[in-house]
Amino acid sequence: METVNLSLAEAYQLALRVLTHNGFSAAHARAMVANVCGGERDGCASHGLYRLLGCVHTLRAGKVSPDALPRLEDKAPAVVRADAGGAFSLLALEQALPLLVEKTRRCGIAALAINHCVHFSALWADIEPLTEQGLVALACTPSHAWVAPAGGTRPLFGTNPIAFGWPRASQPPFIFDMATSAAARGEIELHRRAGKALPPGWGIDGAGRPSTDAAAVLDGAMLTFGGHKGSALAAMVELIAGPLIGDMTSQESLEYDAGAGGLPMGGELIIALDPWRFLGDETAQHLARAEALFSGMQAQGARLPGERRYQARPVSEAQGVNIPRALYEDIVALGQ
Ligand code: NDP
Ligand code: PYC
Repeated sequence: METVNLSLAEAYQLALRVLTHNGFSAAHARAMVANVCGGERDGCASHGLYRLLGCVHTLRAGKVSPDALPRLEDKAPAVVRADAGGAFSLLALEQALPLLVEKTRRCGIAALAINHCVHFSALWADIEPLTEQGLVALACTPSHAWVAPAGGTRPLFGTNPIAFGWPRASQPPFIFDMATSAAARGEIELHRRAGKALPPGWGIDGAGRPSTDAAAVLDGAMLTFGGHKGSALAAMVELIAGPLIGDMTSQESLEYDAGAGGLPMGGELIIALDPWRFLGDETAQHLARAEALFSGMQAQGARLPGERRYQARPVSEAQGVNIPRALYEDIVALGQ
């Protein structure tokens, strides 16, 4: 596949031009560009520059506010709520993080509910600022009803990612970030764009038959990872980042979309924990035991989740990123 090489600065300027040209406010555009360029830099193609297509489509379909300002609400000693006002989640997150950190330091555990947001991004980026402050973090969000529950054949759950982060003293954090579907929908869309077959087990067609055809799976249903186990986790995400925080399930999000093809609307739940509040003076001693666990994994040849991203980061910083020419041309066209 023919590719185009962009330095990170060029990628940033291209993305900024596209978003501001289409009417996103400066504050939203800046938060979104940082996110998609961070995804591309870390080798997350499904949540990198490709997302610009979905962001602009969602705006043109009237399904996201380009400029709503987030409203923060101090709900309880350990709960903060950020109402994104129908805009993308990232500005609300950015503005709510300091209060979440303050509450976590005070209470040992605190939660942030981002409500009434459109969500398009990878969750590791949402929790990395927390691990950078020495906190443990968990994040999840529903999406659109694209995924069949284990034992069913019709879409009900979202791709419902869960990210978990653990801070490490002199190394990048331990962060896993995974859809509860066998793969993110963005991955399947990229397979369709590239004309590539899917690995078996990712989805079924409209008649409920296993399929490796990306278009057929996008029209049919995606499958959860790990059968009933991924299905249970997907249901948990629906509950704790839906009804628990007063926001939409994936089914409701898809109904709200009404065929517009916009990105999912709903909420995100982020929980942060402060090891020091649990462990006090014994914090360093117990965090060292976590390091022994990571070493034990690596000693067997296993790689840590997140490792691939942290290895890709300096390479992209030095050499730029390569994106398919067709994607580059689609993005450039959005800015004209
Ligand atoms: P992957 O299946 O590619 O990866 C999931 C996790 O497993 C990552 O942390 C990855 O680390 C790790 N991993 C992958 N391979 C290995 C391995 N061999 N050994 C150890 N760890 C490994 O991601 P998904 O397709 O499930 O999700 C991709 C992205 O899509 C996520 O960032 C997610 O947040 C995003 N997403 C967002 C949604 C939204 O609604 N906003 C919905 C669904 C997904 P590494 O990154 O280092 O490879
Ligand atoms: O890839 O499943 C996905 C996704 C949904 C919303 C953002 N990304």
